[in-house]
Amino acid sequence: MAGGDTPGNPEARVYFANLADGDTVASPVTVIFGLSGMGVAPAGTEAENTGHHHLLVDRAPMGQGEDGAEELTFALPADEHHRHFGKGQTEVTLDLEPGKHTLQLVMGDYTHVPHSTPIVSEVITIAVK
Ligand SMILES: [Cu+2]
Repeated sequence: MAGGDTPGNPEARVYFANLADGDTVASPVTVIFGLSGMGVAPAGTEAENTGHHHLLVDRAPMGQGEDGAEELTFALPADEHHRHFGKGQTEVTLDLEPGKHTLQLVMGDYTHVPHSTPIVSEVITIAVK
């Protein structure tokens, strides 16, 4: 997969620090973002090998949405399915309806575009009681 123009550490990894695929949880759900191999910087701040977190909720895996792989080359939308953590936050508490939900983390550069080697987590499915 190819992303935007901002280089990053291709070895960097973003992951869910406190949730695993198949977990059953109660709402509100705290999601803690894990990151290794790169730093966190707020949106708008251009600094080498940094980015900010985005949480995809209940949508296709990154690169398999309506725009296919092309979506990796432009800024992530901001809506209920694409949450931005542009202040550099590394966790969130979500109110989620009972049932199954998919979550995925995507790093974005200072303009919300994935890095040239996109840094994305696995997609996990959680069940909310
Ligand atoms: Cu963003």
